[in-house]
Amino acid sequence: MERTSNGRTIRLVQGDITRYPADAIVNAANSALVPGGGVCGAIHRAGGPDIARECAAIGHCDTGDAVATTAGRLPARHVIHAVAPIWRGGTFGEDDLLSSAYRRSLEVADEIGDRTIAFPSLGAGIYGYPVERAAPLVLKTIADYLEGETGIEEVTMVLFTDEDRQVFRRAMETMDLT
Ligand code: AR6
Repeated sequence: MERTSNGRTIRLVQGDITRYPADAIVNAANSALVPGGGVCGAIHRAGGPDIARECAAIGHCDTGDAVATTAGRLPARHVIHAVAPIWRGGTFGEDDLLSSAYRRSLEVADEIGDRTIAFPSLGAGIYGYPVERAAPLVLKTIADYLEGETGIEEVTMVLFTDEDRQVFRRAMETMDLT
């Protein structure tokens, strides 16, 4: 399923992001930028040790922020490491921080000239963000960004499970995009 916003595409697919052919793929990272589990573990395993070496040289990324490295053996040009908030019930600024992690990833992609970018559902695994709450917020954040000045042509949400893809599909159906 896909929608266009300002002539640019937002697409939903189900699959493994490490195999997705985009200029940049986004990693659901931690602030220490060390390899962990979930999609982060999969990206470091598939991409090889260069990514972790570059992460170690950068050293830190605030929650809600994002940094870029090369992509090692992955088909992408870059990995953008974004740090989602740890879910603590929803009253600790989690929505703003999640939105910021997506927006900063898109800004970083623009800075390094990437035109296609793929995201996993940041924060919605080990960090516990409810995917039903994330989906409309994430799609609105992406759509708002694409309304502005950007070189990004295509944003894909690569959802790991069909269940998550359905949640995003429903959110996309009800959202107001031009
Ligand atoms: N492709 C796409 N999505 C995936 C894949 C994959 N190969 N594998 C998992 N997902 P998580 P978080 C989905 O836990 O919640 C790590 O240890 C998964 O189903 O990877 O932001 C980091 O180092 C879920 O929907 O990230 C951090 O310490 C989504 O990716 C911490 O976990 C995100 O789940 C970050 O936790």
